[in-house]
Amino acid sequence: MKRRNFIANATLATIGLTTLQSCKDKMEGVQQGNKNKETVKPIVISTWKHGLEANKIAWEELNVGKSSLDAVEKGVMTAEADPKVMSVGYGGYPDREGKVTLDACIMNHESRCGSVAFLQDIVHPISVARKVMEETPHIMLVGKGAKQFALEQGFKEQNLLTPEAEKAYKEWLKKSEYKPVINIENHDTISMLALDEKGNLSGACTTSGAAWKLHGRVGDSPIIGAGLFLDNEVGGAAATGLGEAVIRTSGSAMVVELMRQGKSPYDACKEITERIYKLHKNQPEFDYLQVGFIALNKQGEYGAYCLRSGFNYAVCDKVNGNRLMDAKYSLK
Ligand code: SD4
Repeated sequence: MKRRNFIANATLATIGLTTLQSCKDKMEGVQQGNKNKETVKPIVISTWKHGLEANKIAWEELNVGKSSLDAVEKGVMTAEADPKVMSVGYGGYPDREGKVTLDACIMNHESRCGSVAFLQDIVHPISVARKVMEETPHIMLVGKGAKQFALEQGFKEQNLLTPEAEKAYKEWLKKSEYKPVINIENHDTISMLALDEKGNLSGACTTSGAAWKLHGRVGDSPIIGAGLFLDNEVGGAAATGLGEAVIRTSGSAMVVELMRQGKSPYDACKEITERIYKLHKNQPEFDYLQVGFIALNKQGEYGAYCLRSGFNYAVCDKVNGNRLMDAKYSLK
């Protein structure tokens, strides 16, 4: 399967396909992800290369029978604390005013969820989101209120703007142009989905959002149904990419609904990506539009798809270990 995927990708790259339709034709019959006769569990899947490290930590939880909720929280915390990951937590690129503002959400197998948006100065927004879920009657806290809540819960205040991110910001200020570089400046969100030994799903999504965004902008990542959604009877899905496009389509919720109707995780991700393409192909943001979805169903089948090449994701299970996969795409 891996080799077939590689050949399919290489072929597409070589012949330089530019339209969705021609790509669709080439891709016919090529599937990405797995199809299981028996449920594969535990299993964890997450976005981008930093997902490998995150999966490793999540796997340590899953492998000793801990819950998928513990696994996804601990897993994505690695990216939040890593200064080299420029679109999540500490080290994330700031907004136009030089402020690092964070969005995150978490969801468990009982459809309980928690979320924080426009949170500043706290390294682990995912853990604050979990506290919102477990300690409050609400789902979402934003801005000052979210920070106040975090401090009350014992989280420590910390400056998240690293010297590297500050340097990049100063460079950006020279032109002050908002046209994010695809797969680099705006698409490193870590989203993670896990199925534990008991067959329960959880998901987490955390980001510093689009680099150079307007102060106060919130993306899809903290929005249940957009950046993340799951239904323990069906499966889960999560997104990375231009949040505005994912919100417009309720991206992750739609992927889950398509799986409920019988689509594979791969097919469901592909259909919603194509819907996003159709809705945006004549819009001004199309030039820098990238979206990617990952999905995992109750049988432990997974899949992913993205609009433009360059999105990869990490999967870890008992049989095949922890590996990085290139997602199929519609446009070169
Ligand atoms: C957002 N979906 O805020 C996020 C962007 C992303 O790393 O993927 N950032 O729109």
